[in-house]
Amino acid sequence: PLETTEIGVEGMTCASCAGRVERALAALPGVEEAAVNLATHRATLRHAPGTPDRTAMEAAIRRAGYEPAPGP
Ligand code: 9UX
Repeated sequence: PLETTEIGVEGMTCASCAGRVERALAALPGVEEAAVNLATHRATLRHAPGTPDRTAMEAAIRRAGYEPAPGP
């Protein structure tokens, strides 16, 4: 079964920011679905078990220009 991971995303100020982060996360191998909530500064990923790992998720957020933060 897929796993669900939530991760904070700081620095997003408009809907296009959220779209950038969604695309960056969705492009990672193993990710089935990525949704970013601009209002709550949180990304929710549905992904293969253990893949990608949290470090890879954080790196993708940084590459997109934003800052990862702890989940809930
Ligand atoms: Mo919106 Mo975000 O104009 O980096 S894309 S602020």
